[in-house]
Amino acid sequence: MKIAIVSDMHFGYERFAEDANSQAREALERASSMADAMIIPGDIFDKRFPRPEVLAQAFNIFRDISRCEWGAKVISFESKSGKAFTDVPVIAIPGTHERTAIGKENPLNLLGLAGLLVDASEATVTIAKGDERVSVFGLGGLSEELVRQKLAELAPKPVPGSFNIFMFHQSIYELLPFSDDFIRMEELPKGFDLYVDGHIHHRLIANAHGKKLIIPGSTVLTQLKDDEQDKKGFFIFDTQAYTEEFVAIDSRPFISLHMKFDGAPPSEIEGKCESAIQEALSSSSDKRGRPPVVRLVIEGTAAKGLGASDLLLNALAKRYASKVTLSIDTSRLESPDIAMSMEAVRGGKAGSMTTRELGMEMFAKRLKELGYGGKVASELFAILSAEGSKDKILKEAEKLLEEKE
Ligand SMILES: [Mn+2]
Repeated sequence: MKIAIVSDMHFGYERFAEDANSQAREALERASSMADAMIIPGDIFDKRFPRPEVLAQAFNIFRDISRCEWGAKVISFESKSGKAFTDVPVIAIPGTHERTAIGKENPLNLLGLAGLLVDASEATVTIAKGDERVSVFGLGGLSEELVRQKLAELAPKPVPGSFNIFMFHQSIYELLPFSDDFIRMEELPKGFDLYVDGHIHHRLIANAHGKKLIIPGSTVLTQLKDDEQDKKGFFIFDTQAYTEEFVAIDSRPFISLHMKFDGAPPSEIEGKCESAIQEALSSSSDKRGRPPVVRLVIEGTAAKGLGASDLLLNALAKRYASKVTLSIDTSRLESPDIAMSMEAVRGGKAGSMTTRELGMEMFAKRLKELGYGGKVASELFAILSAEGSKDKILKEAEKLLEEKE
């Protein structure tokens, strides 16, 4: 059987609402024309209470694909609470974005109630094509602390005689080692032939209990992370050959660039950013003529006038607004003047002067060179000599300098 795996469409995602809709349509329509069945591991919608026009976008597409000629059909549904209202082999679970506190009802479940797909939350759905059986156990997205408890309670088991898929929507520690709360691969239920996970927005193929774990990634750009630069799309998995094929859709081009500076004046930062934008524009193309999304991460140190860099970059973003969707991150850019002076004050070795006097003198001299008056020096000195984290102190110091500029 050929199973399409499409995930995280995020209908109603505000930043790129039209992309979310058109790219979901392309993925769902193409996937339905290529596969016998389709599984969707969560986050069809971006919000738990989508606006009616967003619900309409999804309902229109799912109505269309539910009328396709599918190679397989649903032959059994086992669950303590849910029900299947169609035999159309489009099987989905709610993701973390759709989860509601009020019982089972959520926007994904509405598509199930309308008979446009089968909501497989905490259910085993079996589909058939000829003699072949595929069973999908679904576990909707849960907060991390509930996953283990839920898995222990449900104890999902493979169905004898079927090709068994465990479909879920969680972060996995081995793939995203950011929190100890994330479940480990070994905690996934054993005995399934294939594991399919949503939630993670870039595509990945890993291994769980010696079997494939497939993450198709989202169909729309959301997090602007470096690993979202690949084309978006979906997988077609062949249960007989145990192989998967990635099918790219026409997703909007995204380019993420990291630029490092060492004591650069604002004009240099602006100039290099502008060249980078022009290069990104000339190297990217979109069939639908949409401007690419370009993210510039600016790191390192700027010469005096950090505020001036921000102003120039804002102007740059405005100039290119019609050609590119720009996201500029300057949070990793530092001003060396502040950092150096701070080291002098906090770690300086005293000669005939006390550390405080020495620091103060160096500091006032340096600030004067940079065009700040003596009053700023004493105020800034007070901020820099206070107890607290380096980050917090630097922020306060920057704020003061911006006010006095
Ligand atoms: Mn998602």
